Amino acid sequence: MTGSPPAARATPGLGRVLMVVPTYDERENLEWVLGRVRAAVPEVDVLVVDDASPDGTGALADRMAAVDPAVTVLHRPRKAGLGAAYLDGFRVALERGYDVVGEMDADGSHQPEQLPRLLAALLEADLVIGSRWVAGGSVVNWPLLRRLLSVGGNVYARLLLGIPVRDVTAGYRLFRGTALERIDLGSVESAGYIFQTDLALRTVRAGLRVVEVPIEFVERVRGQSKMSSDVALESLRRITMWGLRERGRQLRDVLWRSSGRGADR
Ligand SMILES: Nc1nc2c(ncn2[C@@H]2O[C@H](COP(=O)(O)OP(=O)(O)OP(=O)(O)O)[C@@H](O)[C@H]2O)c(=O)[nH]1
Ligand SMILES: [Mg+2]
Repeated sequence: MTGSPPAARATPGLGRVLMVVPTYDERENLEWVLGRVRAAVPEVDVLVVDDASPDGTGALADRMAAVDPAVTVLHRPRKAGLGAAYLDGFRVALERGYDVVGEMDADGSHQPEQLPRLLAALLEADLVIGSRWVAGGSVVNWPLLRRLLSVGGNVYARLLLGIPVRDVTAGYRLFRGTALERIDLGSVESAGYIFQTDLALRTVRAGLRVVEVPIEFVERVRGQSKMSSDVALESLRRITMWGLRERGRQLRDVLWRSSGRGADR
């Protein structure tokens, strides 16, 4: 194996960082995005997790990995969802002993040039979310309906789940490896996009520090979106289920306490 020794590839104060980049048919975007990551944060490594993309993204990633030791590729046999791809990527990252594990789309929506901002925030956090819906955050090239759906979905999730995160569906993130070890990845069942909400919820409920930093999210300019109305409906269903379960638990607690049985009075 060639490549820099681990110490030379560490980010000050954080250790070794691996960005996990899931891909499905991103041939038109991959070189562009990974090139920008390597230029913006040369000390950060990249793991591409490809689900046997029919357009040959996996083979392209292999060619990039062959000439750049900072890039590695995980091939999965079939398209099995964004969440499932991340879970596999996280497992590999932890096995390889990375201190920080990140998430980033391969379509250019998450700008590599903003990664230093997320890394700086992680010095005081366990999870950093690059957020569109905090002061200073923005979205470029989204129609009004898409904005409304994202803002509305986030308000719904925040109210129902009772967690103080403004952009719970965002996919530009950094986790400390210790945080991933705490939130029991083995029990995560969310295979699709709801994975993002699931992990944010687990992190908050584990009492870990979550910090949002504003990002400028740019709608993809090349390639096809993999989002669908099924994905959105699945998210709505899951959030409602988790939220009602939690609210039910809170209600039972209140009734228990007010009946005098829960308190030591
Ligand atoms: N490995 C893998 N990657 C996926 C899968 N679904 C989506 N992706 C990747 O996950 C990232 C986000 O997917 P997008 O299609 O851009 O979804 P999105 O950003 O929510 O939707 P748009 O805003 O329309 O682009 C991209 O890098 C996709 O290639 C999957 O099933 N497996
Ligand atoms: Mg996208």
